[in-house]
This record gives sequence, C-alpha cells and structure tokens, in this order.
Amino acid sequence: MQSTLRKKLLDAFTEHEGEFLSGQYLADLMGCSRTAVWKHIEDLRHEGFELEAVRRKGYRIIQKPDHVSANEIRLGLKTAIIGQQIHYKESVDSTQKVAHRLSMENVKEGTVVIADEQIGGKGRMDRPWHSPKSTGIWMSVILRPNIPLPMAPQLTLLTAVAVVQAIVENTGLEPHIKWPNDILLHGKKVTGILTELQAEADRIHSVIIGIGINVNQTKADFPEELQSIATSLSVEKREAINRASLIQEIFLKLEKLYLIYLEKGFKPIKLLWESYAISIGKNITARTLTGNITGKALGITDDGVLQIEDEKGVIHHIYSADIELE
Ligand code: BT5
Repeated sequence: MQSTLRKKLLDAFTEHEGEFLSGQYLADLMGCSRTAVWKHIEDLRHEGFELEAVRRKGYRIIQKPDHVSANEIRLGLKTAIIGQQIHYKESVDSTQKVAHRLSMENVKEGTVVIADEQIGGKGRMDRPWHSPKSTGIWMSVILRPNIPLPMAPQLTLLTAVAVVQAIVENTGLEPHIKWPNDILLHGKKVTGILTELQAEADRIHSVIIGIGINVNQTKADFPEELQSIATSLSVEKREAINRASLIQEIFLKLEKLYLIYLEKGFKPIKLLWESYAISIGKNITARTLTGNITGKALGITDDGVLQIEDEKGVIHHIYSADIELE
C-alpha cells in the first residue's frame, strides 16, 4: 500500500516535471489526507530528495538524491518495458547471480537488478569486476527476445550503443566502443558489459545483460592495477554525475534500440555501433582462447562477428576475444 502511494506521488511529479503540485491535488490523486501527503513528502526529504514547498502553490522536486534505488529511478522514467520492475540491493555478490535467480522465477521482461555495491562483481571468464559502494552503476537487465541462440552476442553490441548514447546525452563526453564489450574514454575503460544466457537446446529463455559503469570514482578509488587502464565519468568530466538520471537515460536508449532490433534486425544497430567503434580500420591483436591473431580490423558482420585481415590477406572471424589496439 505504502509503496503504491509512493509510486503515485513520484509518477505525478514525473508527469508534471518542474511544476508545483498542490497538497490538495496530491491528496485527491493518492486518495489520502493532506497530512498524509505531507508525511510522504517528509519521507522523501529524509531520503535525500530536495523539495521546495511554497504556500498556495504546493510542492515541487528540485533535486533527487544520488541513490540508485527504485524511487530515484522511477521519478522521471519514461520507458514501458525496461526498468518497470527494479530489484534494488545495497550490497550483493553479483547482480548477475540475482538476475539469474529471478529469471528462473519468470519475472517480467525488462526487470532490472541494481546494487549500490558488489562484493563479487565479475567480468567475462569470471574475471573480477571492481564495484565499490555508491560510486558506480552495477546492474543486470533481463530480456527475453525471440531470437536464435547464435544472435545473442548482438545484444552486447546493442547495449554498448545504448550506454554510449546515454553517456553522450547526459554528460556530453564522447566515449568509444572497443569490440565487443568495452566502452572507453580517452583510451581507458569506463564501462564493461557481460551478456549471459539462460537457454535450452535452441531456445533462449532469457538474456541477462550485466552493465558496469564507473561513474563517480576518483582516480585514487581504483586499485593500483586498474589505475592505468580504468577511468570514471566524473574523472573525465570533472564533476559529479547523477547516477539515477544516467540509469534512466540508459533504460530509454536501450528500450528504443531493442524495439528497433526486434522489428528490423541487427542492421540498423550495426551502423550505429560502427559509428562509435574505435578499432575499425586499425591494426589490432585479438587474444582468443586458441591463440593470437594480428591484423587490420575490417568491421563486424551482420551477425556482430569481428573480422580481421592478417598480413597474408586471410580474413579471420572472431567470435570471442580480448582486443589490443596497436
Ligand atoms: C567486462 O568483463 O568488462 C564485463 C564487466 C561487467 C560488470 C557488470 S557490473 C553488473 C553486472 N554484475 C556483475 O557481476 N557483472 C556485471 P571483461 O571484458 O572480462 O573485463 C574484466 C577486466 O576489466 C578485469 O580483468 C580488469 O582488468 C578490468 N576491470 C575490473 N574492474 C574494472 C572497473 N571497475 N573499471 C574498469 N576496468 C575494470
């Protein structure tokens, strides 16, 4: 009950962004007394929302706190699928693990698990992902596309485009994508994406897309081994970034691209991806499980597979690798 009232209140402020809403209007909308409205407003204040109250005008939200829990993300969220259900955890082993469990319980498509901190955040091949408290975005999105299994890696590329677009929109920074899952700013990694599947035979049950973004860490917040290869949005922008707003923007971009993808396939996404990619046309080395391949990156195929032409003119198809730029 309490949370439905809260949702109504935040939805009203979202719909009338920047406007004052009177106590009576809110009371009618929420079906409660003006005193109850006032109590809810006080609760929001305690949670870090900055609200202005003006006599005869009512209330309006000036600033939301830099939390990433459901309330802050709900305020202003303009999506229909992604982020409609949010499972927020203060501290978690890995949001991927929680999302895998939820997915087994058949939660709705678009459900997102977000944590303020991960103790066992992971990258590809179980490599550790540094996810300190209150400074980054650590989340997993559950999707259930009706696509053949081999197409699933395209969703990693699609997500990278969505995150880049959201970063550009919210910060004005201009990140680039390094195939397949890294987003870089000035050559340093600011985001990693980990796509995992729940599938049986040839049918995808769900795709779980893990997104880790360094947002407000200072240089010194990174462990020594990451300091030369990692960066955060605030280090590059030289100001603090509101995580909840960035998450909303990512949900919006992700949903738009996902709907285009379901309708038109990977082609339009591929064009966008290539416009943000740094490696195309450059000499690179792909470190794969079966050995290294060096050559010129030609681009990606319509399936999202990387093509490298070696010095003998042989074209290699790379499905999974770590890439080094020369
Ligand atoms: C990735 O793996 O880049 C995928 C990272 C996905 C993290 C998200 S957070 C939410 C969700 N829950 C999880 O548990 N995971 C996902 P990979 O390409 O394998 O890169 C891993 C490597 O990046 C590590 O070996 C480090 O060298 C480096 N690294 C670790 N933490 C980092 C950080 N915070 N920023 C930049 N680089 C980092």
